[in-house]
Amino acid sequence: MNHQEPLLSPRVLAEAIGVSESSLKRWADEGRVAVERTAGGHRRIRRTEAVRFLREAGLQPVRPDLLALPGDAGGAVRGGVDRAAVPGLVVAALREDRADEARSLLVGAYLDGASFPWLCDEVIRPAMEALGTLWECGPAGILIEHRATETCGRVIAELRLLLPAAAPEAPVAVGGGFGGDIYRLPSAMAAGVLAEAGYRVHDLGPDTPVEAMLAAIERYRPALVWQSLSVLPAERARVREALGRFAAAMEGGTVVVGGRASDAVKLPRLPGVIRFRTMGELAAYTKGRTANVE
Ligand code: B12
Repeated sequence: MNHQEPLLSPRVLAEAIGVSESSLKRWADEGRVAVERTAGGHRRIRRTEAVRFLREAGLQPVRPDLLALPGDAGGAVRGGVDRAAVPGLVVAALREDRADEARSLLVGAYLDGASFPWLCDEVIRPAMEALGTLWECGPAGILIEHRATETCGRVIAELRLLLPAAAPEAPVAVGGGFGGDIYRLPSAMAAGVLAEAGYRVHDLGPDTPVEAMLAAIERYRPALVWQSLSVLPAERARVREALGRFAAAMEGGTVVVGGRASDAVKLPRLPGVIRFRTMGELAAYTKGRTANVE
């Protein structure tokens, strides 16, 4: 939940969008923008609500700097976002270690209306793939790979701050990377997709032991558990067995498995254990399962 998120006055949001304050107040009265009232009765708009409204209305802010966005997302939007060029620009920025530019491009594209799963599947994943052989070139290549992972991880965290918070009674999703799997981006992405869909999300991160996942299932009573598999344990059957244990512990929820290595795993034949290959597929599955998504 974004308890600390910035609140914008109608005047500031109107100036950011480039419309009059009275237009903005009218949109608020029509229910197009949700407003809250301060103790003194003044209207305030959450940043997540402002972002949702901009994306939905297809509005390009003229003063994005007023929206208190992460990075210099404003810079990217102000210049206009050419969606088709984003993947190429991001990979170039990551390859040349221009982290701020990569962040601006990704957050800017989101503000412009690009979907979070698209950014994961069609921008970050291919960018990381393109950098995937640099480690063979020695320390400088390994440096770029580490920096790119750090930058993308940061962007995913920043984008999550722009997603609406889940309702207190929303279903819970819990997940992580399988024990022994060090890759951190896929699980963070799944957490973002599920948060955007309205789940209350607990990402246990990479390399989460099976017993810790079971403890999380007992503690949080999730409706959905995700597991990301980028590398397989020496004994593949361990994965299958663990997935069966998760499904049994959940008593009726869904266990979603994905990741580069997941195709090599034979899933237990249990209802509710499913495999998806992309964040887009995961997002499609969540449609209609929480209050956030029509
Ligand atoms: C970043 C990276 C690292 C980082 C990891 C940092 C970290 N903590 O995350 C570091 C530098 C540590 C690293 C180390 C190594 N790496 Co590495 N690494 C990569 C790289 C470049 C990107 C991985 C990544 O994050 N991709 C972005 C994610 C989001 O993409 P994704 O995993 O494909 O996930 C997508 C889908 O699969 C799906 N998905 C994934 N999980 C889930 C879950 C659910 C529920 C759903 C629905 C969907 C889903 O959605 C995602 C978005 O589309 C890849 C290149 C590549 N081709 O991916 C190599 C790569 C994986 N690494 C490789 C190698 C060889 C290694 C090392 C052995 C190298 C070495 N000698 O040091 C070590 C071993 C590490 C280990 N212990 O396993 C090889 C693996 C080859 C193979 N066939 O197994 C690759 C393919 C590079 C290459 N081309 O050679 N690596």
